[in-house]
Amino acid sequence: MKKKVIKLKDKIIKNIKRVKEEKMISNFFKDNRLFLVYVLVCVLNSTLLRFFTMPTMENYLSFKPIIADLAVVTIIGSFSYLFKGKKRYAYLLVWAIIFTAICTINSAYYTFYTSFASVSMLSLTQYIGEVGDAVVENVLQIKDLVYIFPLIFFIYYYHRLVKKDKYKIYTKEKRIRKFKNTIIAGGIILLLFIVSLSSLEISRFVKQWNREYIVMRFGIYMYQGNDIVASIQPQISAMFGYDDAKKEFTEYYKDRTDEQDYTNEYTNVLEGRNVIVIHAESLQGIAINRTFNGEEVTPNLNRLIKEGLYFNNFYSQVSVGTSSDTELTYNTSLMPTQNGTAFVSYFDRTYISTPSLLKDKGYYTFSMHANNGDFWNRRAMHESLGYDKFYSKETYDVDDENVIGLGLSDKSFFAQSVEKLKKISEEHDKYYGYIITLTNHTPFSDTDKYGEFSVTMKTTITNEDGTEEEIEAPYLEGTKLGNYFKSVHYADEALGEFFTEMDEAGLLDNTAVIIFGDHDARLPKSEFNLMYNYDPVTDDVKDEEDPTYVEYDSFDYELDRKVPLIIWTKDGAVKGEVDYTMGMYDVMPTIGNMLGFYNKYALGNDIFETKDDNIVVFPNGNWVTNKMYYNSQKGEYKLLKDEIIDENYITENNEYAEKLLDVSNKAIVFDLFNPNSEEEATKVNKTLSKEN
Ligand code: GP9
Ligand code: MN
Repeated sequence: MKKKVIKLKDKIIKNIKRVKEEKMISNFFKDNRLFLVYVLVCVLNSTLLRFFTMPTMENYLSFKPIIADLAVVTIIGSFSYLFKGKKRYAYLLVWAIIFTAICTINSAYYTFYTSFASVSMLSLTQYIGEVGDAVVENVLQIKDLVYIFPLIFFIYYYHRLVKKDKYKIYTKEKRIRKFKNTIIAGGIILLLFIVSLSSLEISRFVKQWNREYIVMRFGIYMYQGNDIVASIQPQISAMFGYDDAKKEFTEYYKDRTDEQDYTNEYTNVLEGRNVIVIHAESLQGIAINRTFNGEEVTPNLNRLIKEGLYFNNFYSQVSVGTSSDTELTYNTSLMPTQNGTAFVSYFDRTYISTPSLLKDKGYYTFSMHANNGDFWNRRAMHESLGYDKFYSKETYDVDDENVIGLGLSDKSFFAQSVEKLKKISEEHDKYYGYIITLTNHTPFSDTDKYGEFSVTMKTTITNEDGTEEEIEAPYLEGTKLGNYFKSVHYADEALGEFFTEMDEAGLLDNTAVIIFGDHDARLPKSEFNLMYNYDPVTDDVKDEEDPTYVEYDSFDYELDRKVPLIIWTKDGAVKGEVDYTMGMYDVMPTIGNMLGFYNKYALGNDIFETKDDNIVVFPNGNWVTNKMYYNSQKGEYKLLKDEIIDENYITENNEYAEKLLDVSNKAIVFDLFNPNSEEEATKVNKTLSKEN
């Protein structure tokens, strides 16, 4: 009996609690109606934008951006509680309008550029014009106006609340309590979001160049906020230290002559020719002249190497900006910047570049790449680099059938580019084109689209009973490196087709073609170890005790990151193999001498002047000469020649590398190639001192 009474009591208490909780929840909703509708409207708009612009399963199922949006909207909205009466609504309305505008503008921008908008672009007046046009062209599309409806609902909802006398007026204490609770709730959501992030997501967020990736994971509001910070930061850092930077810069170049003061056997050998540059994605030196069971990985490149001038000891000098860093260094002989990437953060600086110098010589200059024009901010930066026109994705036919990996397949890209080149050659006397390939891009996993190429090892092994047997061991089949070679084989085939089509169109006759790998394939060291130390019997890496085991250390790995550089002409105007140690920044002075232009501010050298005395500096401070590879982080080195090196050699090269990196960075950050940079810096300083 007693037990029964206790049970009943428990039940009643439970029920009261439940009713209380339910009441609390419903009271919470009643008490914060307007705030909740504001949150709903803003998160809904952001989600709709993502769904409409990137209609993929991954996007539909992704919760992360919703949590991110929720955190941003809640934290910003929490401040509304600090406002009295109707001002609370006004505050929420202003933010709801801002968030809606972000969605509408990005929706229109995406239709035009297949990417998301950046405020840094708005600082370019002529760009405002472009965006303006884009908005006007798209403004009538319903999908861009969709975001306004939730906003209208928010306004309508507020008026309904007022009409029904349900718009709450809180006491001061209540307002402060509500503000505190809401901002704490927003903070907790933000914390949950942050702990869910991977290091890759964080690093991409910091770099801010892969805009679709960021919006898909961080939502449009965080993307736009980060975009504002990333756009302002370079302007702020450029405000301080102009005078010192200018002094250091002038001092560095003081002994350089304004005109080229030498000639050598390559001077002007290519003068007046059209130039086609092939920026070959991830083309690493290890693929060149490599065979699998007698089949060449790169038969076409191997042929071009024999017919042209081949630099076999050539390094790319990229930092976090990978492809774009190579584009910077190749075109300007400057190094990647120490913070951010030049293409994203410093696209509005003045550059002395190969296309701009060739333009002075009457060339029409253009670039071609079948990815989105905003990828790596190329649309803006290629213009700063002096390209008259950038043929990006919008100018190519891309459909499901001709897509491999990241986008349009190289074969289709080249075929469509040849058509454009025919037109260009009809319209222009001399032209210089920079063509960027795409298919051979990590993760090299579209193997079924690369065509047949086997990376097995056919070999003869001796069995225990002494008999010999022919086997085909899997070797690199199924490994990342194996897939990479298959991908390179495809890229080489595409290049071969390009040469055939160009030749058929007569476009190779008075042309020089420059081909280089933009950076290594970024594959792990272990894969290389397997390639060099493969045992076909065990189908594994050889034992280290094995007498044929080849030691493969981190220096060998760095040295293997070389990329090929080829300069080819149909008539064999330049020929031979060059093994001087050389970097991407040496290309501009080297081809400048051949084509008849000169840049006093190049950081690299004409390799036919420095020859064996050249040094390649990497953005992290490491460097390589023909004598040693030096790792500046660890202070360790590997000798590349049987020669004794004295301590000064390292100290001097370290100083050289540091100075070069510093001058390069300052030249870009402080816009030192801009003849008006001093005036602009003085203006900034005056404004600052006035403010103080
Ligand atoms: C993108 C392509 C690749 O358009 O150039 O860039 P990466 O990832 O190599 O820097
Ligand atoms: Mn690349």
